[in-house]
Amino acid sequence: MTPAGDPHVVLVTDRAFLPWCATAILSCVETATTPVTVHVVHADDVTAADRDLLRQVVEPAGGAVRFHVLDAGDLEQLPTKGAALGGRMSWGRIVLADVLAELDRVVYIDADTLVFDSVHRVWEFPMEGAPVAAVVNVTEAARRDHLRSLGFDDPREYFNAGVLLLDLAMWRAEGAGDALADVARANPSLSWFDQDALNIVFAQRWRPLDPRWNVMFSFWLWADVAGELLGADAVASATGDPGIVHFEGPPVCKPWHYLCPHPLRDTHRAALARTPWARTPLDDRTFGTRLIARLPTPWRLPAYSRLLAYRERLAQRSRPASYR
Ligand SMILES: [Mn+2]
Repeated sequence: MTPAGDPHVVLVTDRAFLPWCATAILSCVETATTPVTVHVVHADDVTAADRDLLRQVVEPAGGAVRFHVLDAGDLEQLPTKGAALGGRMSWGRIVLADVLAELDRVVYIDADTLVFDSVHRVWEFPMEGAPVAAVVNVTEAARRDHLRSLGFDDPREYFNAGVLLLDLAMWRAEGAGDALADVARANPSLSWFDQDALNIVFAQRWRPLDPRWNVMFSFWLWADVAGELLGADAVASATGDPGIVHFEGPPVCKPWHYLCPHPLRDTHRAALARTPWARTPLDDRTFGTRLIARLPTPWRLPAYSRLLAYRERLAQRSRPASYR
């Protein structure tokens, strides 16, 4: 059964992630061929002026926007990813059934995405009684022990949580929000945080979306692994005609990082340039990274890893001995 009406999309952000959130939203509303309602679930550091700027992104492009403040107390006890990756914000996914109490279905997209095709095609995907639809995560061989430790022997059983279609009515009926919070508190060192928790709670109960709805950087970086898990033809057609591109991975994989090597980095930057956050400077554009940018492409990321390790040693040396 497909839902009645026009699509509802939700993103979760704090003030630091607003430029990227606004870029994802702009791309989503502009590519939609049906009117979209965008729900922005935000931390309490987002101001009324910020919300006005987001309205200026959505409304001229033909969408509607609704804001929902996230109660920081709900997330306080959960582990953080660190400031550069949005802190605790991604845990906002686990409270969506409560925050969006008026909705029975929603398309969730990360703030580190760029939309290329009308989101109503995801919204209308037949869930056939599943609480979640998502794309298989491209897990490289070195991380498969982690999946096995969670009970996933086949990496195709583990989804990426950057783009999700959620049956919120079912989440409420089964108390999924509480189950997710319980898993998080019982396993405080889950290495992939809420994505692990979502996979544990919805194990064997999610439906696979076409990979073009969550085209991860790993489709390019590890094309052989992606092909093994998703099929080489599906990966090739996803990168050739993406629905939603997801800039997953460490900070250097984000298009707002000075050294980002992603093939669609400039497309993202061009979209950002059409938002009120156009003047946001790139991350880590420093003397050291400008030197690295002049190296041949294959040398850049290894050189950047060494720069990060060097900075870490400096930081440790400058800390008082008692903090080491
Ligand atoms: Mn992401």
